[in-house]
Amino acid sequence: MKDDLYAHQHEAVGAFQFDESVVAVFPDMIQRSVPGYQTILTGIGELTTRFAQPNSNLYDLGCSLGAATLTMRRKLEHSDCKIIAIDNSPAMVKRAGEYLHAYHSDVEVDLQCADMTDIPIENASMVVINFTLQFIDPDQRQVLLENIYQGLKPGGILVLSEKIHFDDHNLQSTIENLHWQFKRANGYSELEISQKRSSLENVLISDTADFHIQRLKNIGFKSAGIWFQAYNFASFIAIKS
Ligand code: GEK
Repeated sequence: MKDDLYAHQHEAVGAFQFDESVVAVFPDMIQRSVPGYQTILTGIGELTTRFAQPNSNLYDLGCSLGAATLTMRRKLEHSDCKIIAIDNSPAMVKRAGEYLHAYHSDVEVDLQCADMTDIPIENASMVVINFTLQFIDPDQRQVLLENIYQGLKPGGILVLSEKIHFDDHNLQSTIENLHWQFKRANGYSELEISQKRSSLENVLISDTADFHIQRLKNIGFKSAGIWFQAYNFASFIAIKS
């Protein structure tokens, strides 16, 4: 279904929520709003083949409809691995369950409606957080990432994709405008762009790329950097040695 949630003037634009109305249009919304989304999913698949270790867990934190889980499941070469997919929106989890059951696989998927800051990370060879850390309270991010580091096996990988911002004002405004142009080219109107922006204010809180990388290194990841960037959307990998 086409995303037209903000196509009409809202009297007051409320804070963005991952409810049934968003679930219904989510695949269209994310494709038309996040540059590089599909390429990142393809990369997550390739990284799964390379980094998944036999008899380990793979996590998809903030899984929405399970796009990354489906990619990981397809590209896994060890059927004794388990994928643990977490989202705290009941509407998302219900629909994700339907998608995951639509295809057969020998790989077990444990889909849970839970807050990703509450769940234990254990015996992990791969953790994916694809555009979700940005919705977590900034004060909780460090502890969550530390928890992930502890739960990763040596040689394990974290894939973290985020909207980012730039401290340099000229860079920020130029690159933000490129993103709005991307949305226009994908059929969003000025009204849709501006109402969506208001709805995400104080809900999506971005960090800079340097901040992300430094935090990952401080936590203990020796290798941490960007593997993909399109405008103000970046994906980082961090490998535990
Ligand atoms: C994809 N990864 O398609 N705990 C668990 N889930 C949460 C939390 C939380 N504390 N906060 C938000 N979410 C997906 C896309 S979307 C990104 C991820 C976007 C969930 C929320 O319910 C939503 O499903 C997801 O994080 C973010 O690869 O919409 O920009």
